Amino acid sequence: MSHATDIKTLARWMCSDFSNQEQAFENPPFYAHIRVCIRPLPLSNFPEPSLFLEQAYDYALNQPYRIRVLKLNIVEERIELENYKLKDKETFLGASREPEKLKKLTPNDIELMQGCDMFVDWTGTSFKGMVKPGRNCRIVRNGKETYLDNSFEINDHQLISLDRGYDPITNELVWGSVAGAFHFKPRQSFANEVEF
Ligand code: CYC
Repeated sequence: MSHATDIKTLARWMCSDFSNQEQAFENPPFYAHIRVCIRPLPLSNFPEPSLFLEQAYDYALNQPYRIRVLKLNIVEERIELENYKLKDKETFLGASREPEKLKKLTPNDIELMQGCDMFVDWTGTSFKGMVKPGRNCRIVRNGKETYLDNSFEINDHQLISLDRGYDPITNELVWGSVAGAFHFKPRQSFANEVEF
C-alpha cells in the first residue's frame, strides 16, 4: 500500500480533474457544482514536488475563484503541505487545463501564505490533511478576519474536503459549507504526469 512519507502516491491521487456533480445534483441548495483541477508543476521549474490547483464553478471553468500552488515537503517523517498564492493570477487563469501555460510558472510568481501550512498523514487507507493547529491561517472575507479550520481526505477514488472560516473572537462560522463536506470524484486523472 502506501506510507506516511509517500509523496508520490499522494500527488498521483491529488492530480486529477475533480467534480462534485453527484452531490450538487442531489442537494442543489447546499452544494454548488464545483470543479477542482490539480496538475503537477514541471520539475524543470519547480525542483521540489509542487502542484497547481484551480477551483471553479463548473459553469465558469475559465474563471477559477481560487488558484494555489501546493508544495509537498517531508518534515520529521511527515508530509507537510505549503500553500502559495499567485502574485498575478490573471496570467495563469485556466493553466490547470493548459499545460503550455503551466510551463511558464516559476517560483518567482508565487507567495507563501503564512500560517496556512498543513500536515498530511497516512491513515492506512487514505491521506488526511489538516491545517497546523494554532488558528494561524487568517483569511479576510468581506472585510472580516477569520481563521481557517479545514480537513481533506483523499484516496484513489475520492476527495472529501471541508474548509471553513471562523470568527477569532466568537468562534462563529463565517464562511464555508453549512451542510458538511464536499465529495469530489476524479473525472480525469493526471497521475501519469507526476515526475517525482
Ligand atoms: C481556503 N483551503 C483554504 C486555505 C487552505 C486550503 C490552506 C486557506 C488559505 C487559502 O485561501 O488558500 C487548503 N483545502 C486545502 C487543500 C485541500 C483542500 C490543500 C486539498 C485539495 O481541500 N478548497 C479546496 C476544496 C474546496 C475548497 C477542494 C471545497 C469546495 O481545495 C474551498 N478553501 C476553499 C475556500 C477557501 C479555502 C472557499 C477560502 C478562500 C477565500 O475565501 O479566500
